[in-house]
Amino acid sequence: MKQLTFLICTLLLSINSFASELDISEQHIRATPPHAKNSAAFFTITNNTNKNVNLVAVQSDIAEQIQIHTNINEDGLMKMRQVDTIMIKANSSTSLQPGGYHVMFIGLKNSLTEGQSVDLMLYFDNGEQIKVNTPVQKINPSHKMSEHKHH
Ligand SMILES: [Cu+2]
Repeated sequence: MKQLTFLICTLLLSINSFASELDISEQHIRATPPHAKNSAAFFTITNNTNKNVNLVAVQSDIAEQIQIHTNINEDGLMKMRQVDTIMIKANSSTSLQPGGYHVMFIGLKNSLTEGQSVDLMLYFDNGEQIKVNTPVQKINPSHKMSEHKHH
């Protein structure tokens, strides 16, 4: 009986170690008017590990270029800046949201219509790659995201 208990414990432990290290939730990408060239995607990344993890790249075939951006306040103006990575601290979550971090799509091949969804591949510096099916949603551009310029 003791041996069986030991076995069960070992089994539970090994199942636990298969729990996903990173979880993506609340993912969505902004619907665009016809012929729009840019869009942005947002999601929350939860890091279930004891180490900081960085999002280092996003890949998809919907746009010519995909960058990781943040918004910074420069002399009272919100401006977008490209960043190399977004850190998700150990055992915590980081949210990409309008007015902050976002994934920027530049040179959209097609407009994005509500009801569609697109596959995004997220790459992390711990070697994890996560494919995220991301629904297209209308996001009110309260701060005129669509007018952001890229250099
Ligand atoms: Cu941007």
